[in-house]
Amino acid sequence: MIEHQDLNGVEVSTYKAAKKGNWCSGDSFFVTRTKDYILCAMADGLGSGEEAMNSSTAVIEAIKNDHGEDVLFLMDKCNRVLVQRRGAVLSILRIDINEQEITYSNVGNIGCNFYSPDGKLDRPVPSRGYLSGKKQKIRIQRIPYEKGMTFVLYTDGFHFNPGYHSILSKMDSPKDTLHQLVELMEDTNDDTALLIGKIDNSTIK
Ligand SMILES: [Mn+2]
Repeated sequence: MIEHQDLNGVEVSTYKAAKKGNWCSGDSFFVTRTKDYILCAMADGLGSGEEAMNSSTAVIEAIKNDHGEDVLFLMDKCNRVLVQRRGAVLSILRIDINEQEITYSNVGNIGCNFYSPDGKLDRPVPSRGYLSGKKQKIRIQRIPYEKGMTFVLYTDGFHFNPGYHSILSKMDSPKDTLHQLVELMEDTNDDTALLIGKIDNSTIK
């Protein structure tokens, strides 16, 4: 399934597909915007199928209900909702428009890259492990905000070919680029979620 959103200055396009033969995907994501911030979250329940979906949707619901809270609060809350469920990996990306600041937090294997307009790649190193309700050290990273920058978030079902860096760093339209990447992507034996976005050059608060 492909979706595009123009969040008043930040364009975000998403793609999601279940592993072949499964009726549901264990990957879930959420994108929203208020006048002050844009929040993107992506979760991948361990394994695949219904239990994986239940975990990742529980995490995403927890974020939806409280998306105005800070990222650390949200990560902790998501960890807590996974008690007695299958674990999940999670990334939350928050773009604060007033502060011109990007906050990113991650536990587990979700890929994330940022590209500044001058071509610089910023690639937060994924934290090991997964959320499971056990106490977890959560790290918050700050990424320099620049107008015209682009970003990508993806679950491990999406195999990131190094050639994609140049496509993403030069992209004009997340919509066109998403279609291009969906064409290029190889079949993997896993659920796949991909989110790409661009902060417009003219984005002001
Ligand atoms: Mn996966």
